[in-house]
Amino acid sequence: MKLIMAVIQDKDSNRLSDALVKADYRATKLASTGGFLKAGNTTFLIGTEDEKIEDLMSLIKENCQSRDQLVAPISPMGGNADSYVPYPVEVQVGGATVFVLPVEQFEQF
Ligand code: 2BA
Ligand code: 2BA
Repeated sequence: MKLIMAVIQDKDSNRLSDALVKADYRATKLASTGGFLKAGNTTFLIGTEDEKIEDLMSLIKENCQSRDQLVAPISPMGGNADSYVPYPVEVQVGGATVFVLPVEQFEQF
């Protein structure tokens, strides 16, 4: 068994959850925050059998798209001056950042 951890954009999270339910996958959604943009994103935990990983990867790929996002300069006043970027920067936020971890044991009580 494997555990997929997928960080995706909030905009795609409903679409992906619907697709997962439709394809009969079990999942848990966590509200998360990107370390760089400091904006909300969604982390999916999906525990599934090894042979389903490929299908699950295509499903995630189909339902999540990458987008360009402008990082507006934010005044460091009252904040952390170390992370101050004085001009807008465009970054490409990927459709999904996916980690596949081995699962040693799985129980449901
Ligand atoms: P359980 O299977 O006891 O799951 C309870 C919660 O545990 C799930 O909440 C989900 O957050 C998490 N979970 C379970 N299996 C998981 C896995 N393989 N990977 C990641 N997280 C997992 P919900 O998704 O809200 O589901 C509540 C209950 O609804 C489930 O209880 C199950 O009885 C049923 N269910 C879930 N998905 C279903 C589906 N695709 N078709 C039919 N019934 C489903
Ligand atoms: P954020 O950390 O908010 O990053 C958003 C986007 O900003 C990234 O998109 C990347 O294009 C850019 N970026 C991130 N860190 C950067 C840096 N130090 N310098 C320059 N540009 C940077 P993605 O790579 O597609 O990542 C989207 C989100 O996925 C990330 O949001 C983060 O929450 C998560 N993520 C990405 N790689 C990760 C990793 N190796 N471990 C854990 N989470 C990761």
